[in-house]
Amino acid sequence: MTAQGSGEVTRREILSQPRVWAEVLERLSRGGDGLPDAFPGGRGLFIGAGTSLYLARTLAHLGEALSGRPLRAVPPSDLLVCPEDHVTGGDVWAVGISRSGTTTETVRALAVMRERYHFPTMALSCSPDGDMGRYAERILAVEEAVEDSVVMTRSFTTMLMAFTRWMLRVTGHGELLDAQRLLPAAGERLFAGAADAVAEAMDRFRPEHIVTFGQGAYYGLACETALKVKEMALLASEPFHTLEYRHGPKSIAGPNTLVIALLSGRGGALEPDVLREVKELGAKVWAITESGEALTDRHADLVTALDSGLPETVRLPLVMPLLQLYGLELALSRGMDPDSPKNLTQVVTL
Ligand code: F1P
Repeated sequence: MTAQGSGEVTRREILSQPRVWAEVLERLSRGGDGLPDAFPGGRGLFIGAGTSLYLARTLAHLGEALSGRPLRAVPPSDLLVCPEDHVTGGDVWAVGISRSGTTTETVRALAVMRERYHFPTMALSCSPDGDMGRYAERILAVEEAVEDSVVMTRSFTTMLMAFTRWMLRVTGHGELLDAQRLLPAAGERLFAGAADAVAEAMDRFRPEHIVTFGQGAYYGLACETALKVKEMALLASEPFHTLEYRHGPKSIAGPNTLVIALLSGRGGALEPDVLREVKELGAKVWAITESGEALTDRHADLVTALDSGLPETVRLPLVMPLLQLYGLELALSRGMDPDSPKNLTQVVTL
């Protein structure tokens, strides 16, 4: 029996990620992903709401980098309010992304793609039985990642991993597919030190306002990190492309601001320079990076190096568990119950 208000349901699902990743990779390598053997023609629309929109942003960026094909993340609401703006030129395909497969806006948006415009459609979900599947020609379901929690944790990283695997397959990146097989073991190693890293962040930082940074594919992860903190700990949080913070938002940075920077390690000193600037404004900085050698205490108050040894395209899921645990501990420290987040339901049905 799980103690009421302990966040143990959410914690258990966060900690299960390496095992779930391994189970899904093993099943997909044995039985296939059930998706087409090539990207459909034209522009791809990756459709998701809430956490699933941030998953869509991450996947669209990754997919465009891998394939050179035009891919765009779109909230389902836009395809209900102004669909014409997204389908100009006609050669479009669509992926509905939804943990539940029943989010009303997402179901309706995929129905518009399929029934009004007759575009090729597919779905990415933790449940093959949701209404969304009725409007998808193909579905990639990772039922192993289904959750009891309201907030999405392992569903996000497992759907990210599984759909990335399909994109690697159809773009012929065999060496990255091989590297992805090492993700679960890297996750186990990460979890060995995760509790200490989170404990150190809890000890060092007393944020009243959290800002998350990410460039490229990390921007979608920065959006998801900000949402996790908001949903679980009820803390004001905002995501930015790292260098965008200079262009106005930094005006409110100060001693109560915690910047959580998800660093790619690419672009040389461009991102570390922004961290140094926000530290000079009095903000605290927690840098999450693959290897932290380029950072000093002028850039960050705490540096967590993932040291996965994996290529960026396949290691992105590793960034999230630490931050999910941080959001959970922050919530508990503020007297919240992450298993019952305020004002939230597991699915938004209208
Ligand atoms: C999407 C979502 C979640 C949010 C909450 C309500 O659900 O908006 O992102 O955290 O759980 O549902 P889904 O379409 O991915 O099932």
